[in-house]
Amino acid sequence: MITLALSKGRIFEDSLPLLAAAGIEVLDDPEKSRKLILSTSRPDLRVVLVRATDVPTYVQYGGADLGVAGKDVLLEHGEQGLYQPLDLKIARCRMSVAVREDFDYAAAVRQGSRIRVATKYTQIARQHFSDKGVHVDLIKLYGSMELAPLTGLADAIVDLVSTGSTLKANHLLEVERIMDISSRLVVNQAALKLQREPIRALIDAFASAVQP
Ligand code: PRT
Ligand code: MG
Repeated sequence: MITLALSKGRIFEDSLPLLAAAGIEVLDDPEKSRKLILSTSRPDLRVVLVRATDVPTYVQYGGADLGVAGKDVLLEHGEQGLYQPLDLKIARCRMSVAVREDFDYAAAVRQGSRIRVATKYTQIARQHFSDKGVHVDLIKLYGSMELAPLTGLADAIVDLVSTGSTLKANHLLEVERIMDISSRLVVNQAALKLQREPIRALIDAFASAVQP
């Protein structure tokens, strides 16, 4: 049995066409059922539904043989021990720095001020500001980063942006793009050795279905 870890929502939705191209249909709809283990049209392949941030953990420790996870999640989790054979180019967005419309970010950087940055992505943010030589105090949050600059908790946030409408609705400005983000196929190293042929075949099928 091969176990594929997916998270509900955009990663599950965007993975369906890739699975379909590999001739695989998921037999349950996670929005309608409460099942966490879903059967597929292939008797030797099942899908497990986990939190997006738990996908690397499942794959690393063999709770799943493969998984789909955002580059953001992989960078925060740490990529050691995870084989990443494919950029699936789904769930695309970017990691950016945003500030309140009335905060002069460029001036703060120029003057070498300490900037208070709220984020869920502390590893990515730490690396980014250290590369730029900008002094920051990082404040770890678990949700709704957009609120932090509005309440005075922070000067800036580091968050994912896709359409930009969340920033706009909260009067925040995107002042720096840190990196483009998309979801990757991750594979457990031991599974790749033990089930080499079926896993290789799956990777190849996904690879030929990736949209440029
Ligand atoms: O939602 P939950 O707390 O269960 O977990 P999660 O947020 O980790 O999962 P999910 O499904 O929301 O995101 C899974 C992956 O999708 C992320 O790890 C990213 O790689 C990718 N992705 C792509 C995004 C977005 N686009 C995105 N827009 N993840 C989050 N967002 C959020 C963003 O954080 C911000 O709050 O959407 C808001 C901005 O969207 P726009 O369109 O208004 O700019
Ligand atoms: Mg989310």
